[in-house]
Amino acid sequence: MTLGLFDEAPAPYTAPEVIAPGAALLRGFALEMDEVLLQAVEAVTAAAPLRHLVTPGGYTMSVAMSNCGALGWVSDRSGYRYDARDPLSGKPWPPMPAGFAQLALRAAAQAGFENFRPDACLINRYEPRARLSLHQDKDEGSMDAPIVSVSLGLPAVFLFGGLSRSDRPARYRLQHGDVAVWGGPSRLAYHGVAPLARGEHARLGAQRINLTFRCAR
Ligand code: MD6
Ligand code: FE
Repeated sequence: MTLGLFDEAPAPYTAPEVIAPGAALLRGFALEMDEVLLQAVEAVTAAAPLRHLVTPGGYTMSVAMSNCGALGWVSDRSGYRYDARDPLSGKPWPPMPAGFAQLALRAAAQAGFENFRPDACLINRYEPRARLSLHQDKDEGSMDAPIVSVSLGLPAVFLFGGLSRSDRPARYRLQHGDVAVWGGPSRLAYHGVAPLARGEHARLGAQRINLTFRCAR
């Protein structure tokens, strides 16, 4: 990672911070490979550009998305689904970079989920004011595997609630290099991202990149 002259050095990775049964934050876990990850994001999004999807309800999402891996998450007027092809190009999504799969496997294991082999990686780009309202990740074929989510760039407030939409979510500040994992009894927890605050990140400028790994099959 590169630090600007006046940036504070982040603390090195220590131990998982359990936030709910089956859910943990691994602060700084991805820091040591941030440059590898970001170069892979650049390669993937050159082939499958980030785009603002439309929800089934007709709203354009403020978060721009792309995917890599065998399956990609997409949304349009007909619904949410996983698709083996990028609807923009009609071609398969770019393959999952080796470093992505390895990071996801190691992060899941740290949180107690062994043998995590994701077949989908959703790439999200947040610009200031972009947000993701509370939702459950339930389009995957199996609920046995966890979700692994990697934060890069500007910090964001991650909202993590319970199994009911009405459970008031806790708020966690996720910074560059932090990883969140949720599975088991938290697999269907409601979660979201509060509107991104303005800012400038030394490597990424005015954006946050999030990588979300899933077993979609
Ligand atoms: C995040 N993203 O950006 C978390 N879920 O930190 C998600 O939870 C998410 O971006 C389902 C579909 C798209 C997403
Ligand atoms: Fe989600």
